Amino acid sequence: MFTKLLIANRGEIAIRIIRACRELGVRTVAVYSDADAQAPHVRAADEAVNIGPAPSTQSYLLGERIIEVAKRTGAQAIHPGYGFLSEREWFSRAVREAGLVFVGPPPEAIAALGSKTAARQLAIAAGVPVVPGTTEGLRDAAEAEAIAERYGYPVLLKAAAGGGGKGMRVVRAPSEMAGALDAARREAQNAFGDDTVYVEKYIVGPRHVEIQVIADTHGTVLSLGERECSVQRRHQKMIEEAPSVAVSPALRKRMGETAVAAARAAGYVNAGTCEFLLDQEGNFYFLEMNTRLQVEHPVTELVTGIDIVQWQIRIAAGEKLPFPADLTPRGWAIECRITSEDPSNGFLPSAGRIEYLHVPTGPGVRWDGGIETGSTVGLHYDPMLAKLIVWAATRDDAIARMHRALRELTVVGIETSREFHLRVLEDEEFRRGAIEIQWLERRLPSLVGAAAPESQVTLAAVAAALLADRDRGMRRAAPVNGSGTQAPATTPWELAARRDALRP
Ligand code: MV4
Repeated sequence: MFTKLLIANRGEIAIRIIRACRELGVRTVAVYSDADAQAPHVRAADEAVNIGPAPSTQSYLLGERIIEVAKRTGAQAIHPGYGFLSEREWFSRAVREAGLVFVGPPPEAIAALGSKTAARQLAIAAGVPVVPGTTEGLRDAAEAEAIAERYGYPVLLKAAAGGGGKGMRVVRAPSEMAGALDAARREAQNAFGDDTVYVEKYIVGPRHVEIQVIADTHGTVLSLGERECSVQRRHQKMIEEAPSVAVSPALRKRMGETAVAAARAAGYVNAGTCEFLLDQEGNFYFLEMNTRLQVEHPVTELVTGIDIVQWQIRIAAGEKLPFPADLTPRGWAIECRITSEDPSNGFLPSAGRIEYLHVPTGPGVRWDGGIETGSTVGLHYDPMLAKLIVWAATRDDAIARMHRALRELTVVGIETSREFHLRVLEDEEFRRGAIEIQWLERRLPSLVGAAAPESQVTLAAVAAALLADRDRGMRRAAPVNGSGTQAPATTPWELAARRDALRP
């Protein structure tokens, strides 16, 4: 095992990786920008090195500088987390060429899966089902129309270099083709410097289901099962769960074997994720493979009992995976991404000082966070501050537990997605599991429009409750799946937050 590892990231994921290192007895080196000098991840590590000004192009994206820091501090390995340098082929290669170990896939695997058309060709060759469509770039609108005629409308134009939905256009009739192709090309050129666009049959109303895979350097490639990630907005996931209500044991086995075949074909090593669309008939189609640790990895950890981050490091150190090929998920896990965004204001990013933070605890609750009371939240980095993750025996129990935990969560000083998550968990369609990739955007107006039950409490009632609460212990709260008892409008934690917010 390594004696020292450098974490080329910040925030909650840097802390998550430091925790894994501690448990493995590996010393840690954090890197930080000027904006993060006081950040919790800096104090959580054994040592920390400043790598430059706040903009990530002058700090967290400076691969060569980070490699120099690793060499200087005696770290033998670099974990990139997610985002930043995590999926850069050149960085994986530069780390290797510096005589260090990249905790992630080899550059060859990143390259094989980086371009969408290349990944599609690789998948097809490996017998992995992909959405019907082409694998080569389009010449012109006439060619696109001829292909669309074969598959039937609607079709989807996609950028070959794409990701995050950029350069994507739905085409519902031949008359729309020329304009859509122009728009997709322009967007792809701007975003990726490559205007190659291809066609796929447009799948209507699918779920986004992904399979976590993990591969060692000894030829073992395993599926750790699926995550349901359909609750997203503008390609930003908000809530993820494991398992998925739409995946039976038989489908899990088939999707798992498919993901393993794709990973093998790419020569994959370490943790990775195969993204699929799952249509209303139960057909699944490979979209792409993410060659990094994902934000939502904790839900898989909670239903499999496997510490994915520890195993990433063990694999990088040459260890062999000891798990059986047929893991059955146990219970249900849900994750809510706590972001510094104002859902009632179009998810406008919110910045400022966190005046007070109370983190939920109790049975089955996990908090993967990168903030504390006194933290300043700026606009330089991703708005995700923390992840609240719960585990329970059933989906209904997990929803009730997450609702309870969110009510304990108190963040004073900035706007967060907390209220939004509470409303989603109370939503009847969500509770039935009737979700697909367009569900959230369709449902959003009614979710953020309705006043939260607790904000209907008038200030006078809050004041009265505060007075009445002073001499009383904790009051009993009804569960969200309400069995007759009326839930009180507020919990003691919520009242405490109001008390703080009202203080001058
Ligand atoms: C699709 C699709 C429907 N049909 N492909 C969006 C980003 C990229 N990863 C692939 N995406 C999609 N590809 C076909 N043929 C719908 C989407 C899509 C989507 C996929 C996963 C998660 C969220 C999404 C939101 C909108 C569209």
